[in-house]
Amino acid sequence: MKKVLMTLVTAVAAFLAFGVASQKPASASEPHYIIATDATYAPFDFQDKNNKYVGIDQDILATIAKREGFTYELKPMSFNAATQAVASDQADGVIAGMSITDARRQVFDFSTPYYRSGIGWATAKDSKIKSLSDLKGKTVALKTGTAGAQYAESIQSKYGFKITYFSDSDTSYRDVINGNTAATFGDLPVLQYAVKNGTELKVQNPKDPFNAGDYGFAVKKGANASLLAAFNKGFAAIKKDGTYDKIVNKYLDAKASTFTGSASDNNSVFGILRSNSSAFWTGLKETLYLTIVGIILATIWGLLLGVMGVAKSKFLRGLSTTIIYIFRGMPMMVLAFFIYIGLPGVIGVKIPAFTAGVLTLILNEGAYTGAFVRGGFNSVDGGQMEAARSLGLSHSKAMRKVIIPQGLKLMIPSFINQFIITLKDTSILSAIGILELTQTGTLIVTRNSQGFRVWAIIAVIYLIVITLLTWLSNWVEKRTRA
Ligand code: ASN
Repeated sequence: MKKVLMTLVTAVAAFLAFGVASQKPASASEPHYIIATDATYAPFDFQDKNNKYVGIDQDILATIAKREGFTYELKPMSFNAATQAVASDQADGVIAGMSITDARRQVFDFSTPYYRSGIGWATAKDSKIKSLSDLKGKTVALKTGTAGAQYAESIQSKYGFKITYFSDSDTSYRDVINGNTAATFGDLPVLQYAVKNGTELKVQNPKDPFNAGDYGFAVKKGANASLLAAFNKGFAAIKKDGTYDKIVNKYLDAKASTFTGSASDNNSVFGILRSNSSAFWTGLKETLYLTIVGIILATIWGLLLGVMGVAKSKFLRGLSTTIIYIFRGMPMMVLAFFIYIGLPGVIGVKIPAFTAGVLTLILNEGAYTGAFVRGGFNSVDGGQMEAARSLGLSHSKAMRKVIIPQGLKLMIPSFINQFIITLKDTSILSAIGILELTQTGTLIVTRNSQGFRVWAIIAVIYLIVITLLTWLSNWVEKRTRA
């Protein structure tokens, strides 16, 4: 038992170490950074029709990196997760239309301000709401952790509205358009860009934003000074030589279709599939990769927990019960954030999102597996153990030769069930910026606002994969029965 435990711990440690090592810079001479972003934030950060990250922020960053000689890997996630990733050293910097505020200065060092912004508020196009006082008793949609949300929170009691939170801007806009909420607060340039490109909202304060302020690129306070210095140096240069203005105008003057693709690309299921085929494929591959690694490692861990759960030793049984209790009782998203955002700050090592995702799957799915494996062994008739012992087999031999083989057969349907759940649960890992199928869907919907069609496509892809997985599992089950 000890040996198996040690092997598993070593395997997971090696996996973790591999993940950490793979984040090292490609070349020693050029600094390499991890930059978090909120890729649902047009015209600053979004994906174009070729699924390339574009936008005012992205072009500025790419131009500066080239000029100043550094490379970076972009990590798209919700704005809230992006700032937390920097605060916990998981990313070196964040560029995400991020307002420079006094509260944030406590945690981040900001670059030279690069874009003038402020808070706007918007209602549905045909709404009767005209002033903030009309919001009394109504609900407003806010994006978690943003300056827009903070502003709305600060006037909430004065105007007497309720709040619902979302993790990206587009979903909060949709919520207002669908009539679930009465208004939304967000950055004026972003709201105006959305309206200009067909989002059916009305901006109520187009001329005078609240809390006018600036956007800045941010690093964790006191860290990554050379990255910040490089950004500032590069920014000064592109501001001077006109590149900055060109970038801004490129996005503000452009027709939406330049970035989002033609109507035929976006207005039919077939068009969406065709124009995003490579993104869907990449997202699906990541989902499959997570699922396969997750299933294998969680099954090994779960089997071990299950065997420990029926061991002779009281200590091992107690340990198994405790581990199952903790990880089965913890929502998976909380666990993912704990490992990805919480843990690195304590252990002082970066944990790549993929590694954090796999660890989350191992701990969460492994706990469920452990519970049914333990139950499966326990449900083998007690007389079997007695009979085996009376034939002279030791406890462990009786377990190995009699109980485990019978128990495992009983568990096969539960395993198949757990595999399917693992596949579906990978979608939760989109929250920590893993670009799997669900996150791919979010990015596409932000660009083309075709929520119904895109989510239908994604749902069908999951169903197809789940069907294949079920067939495969049933086939394996039949073979083990033969
Ligand atoms: N403008 C937002 C903020 O500064 C950031 C965002 O939503 N991407 O809070």
